[in-house]
Amino acid sequence: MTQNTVEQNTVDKTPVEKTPVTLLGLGAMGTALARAWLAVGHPLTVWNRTPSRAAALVAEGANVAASAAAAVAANPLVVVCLLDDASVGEALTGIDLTGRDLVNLTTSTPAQARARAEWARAQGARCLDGGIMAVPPMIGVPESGGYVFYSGAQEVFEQYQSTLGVPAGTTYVGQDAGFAALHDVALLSAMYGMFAGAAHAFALIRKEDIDPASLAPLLADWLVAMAPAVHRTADQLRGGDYTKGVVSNLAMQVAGTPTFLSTAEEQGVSPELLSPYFELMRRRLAEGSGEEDLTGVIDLLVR
Ligand code: FVH
Repeated sequence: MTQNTVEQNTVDKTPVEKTPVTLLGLGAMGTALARAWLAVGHPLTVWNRTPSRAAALVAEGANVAASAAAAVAANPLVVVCLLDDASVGEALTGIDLTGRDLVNLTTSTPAQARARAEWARAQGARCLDGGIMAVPPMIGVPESGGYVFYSGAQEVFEQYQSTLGVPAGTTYVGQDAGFAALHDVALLSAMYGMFAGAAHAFALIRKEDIDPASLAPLLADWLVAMAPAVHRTADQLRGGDYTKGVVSNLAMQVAGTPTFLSTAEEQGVSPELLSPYFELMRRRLAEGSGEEDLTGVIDLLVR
């Protein structure tokens, strides 16, 4: 068996060749991706704008290309993981992409992802966009639960799914090239809302004789207990009835907001993270929706 082959775990013992991968970008995430492919024997060609970042990977078996163009020319499958869409443009402009399968894992807006896929198609490439739902230590660790949203060319996803599944799980969300980015940003936006709420909670106890480490598990458990409420929200959005299955109605929740704001004031904490959400709740209530859930706030956000 050669370095780049592996025995199948089936009756057929024919060695299976690993798909060669080109990877542009060796930041924290790119390096983690590179190591995951190298660890299971995929031939890997890497390029990074700052060449020194490739040095450690050479010892692990990576081929280093002298230029982005040489890296792209090396393999049909080209994975890009750069800082942002502008850096992808800078790295790829002027490079022949004919016959390449571009998998862009750079975080983008949906519009950027669609435009980049269109641009790549015009250069002769097939294009798949990805949004990574993992941080670098989760890459190559299946039990971490990390995965990547993919959207765009379905045939590219199907052709390379096993290779793309090496660093993290794969979830295909449709042919619209912008959908992976949209799912990515939607989940990350919800994450920031959660971080904002947790920041407010820690601020409330900051000046008291309460150990943050004693609050943390209570907070984590409470957030986990409340998280399934998103299923009720989705159900209400689909059916259009925001009173369906209501547990704590909007009128009751708005009535409680002065308690939260006064507590913040008593504790010397700015309400700036909570106030905008409370304001939306009050606006919805003013429309006469007191028996509803909080779902109506979503309609106030959508312009
Ligand atoms: N790291 C994380 O936690 C998150 C997890 C979720 C997904 N993101 C996205 O992944 C993309 C890459 O992130 P990263 O962590 O690798 O980022 P950095 O470590 O900052 O590395 C950036 C790489 O981009 C290269 N680069 C920057 N500008 C240019 C340019 N104009 N032309 C060519 N390359 C460029 C940079 O090269 P260098 O500075 O070493 O020369 C790095 O390779 C990103 O979209 C995250 O949002 C990560």
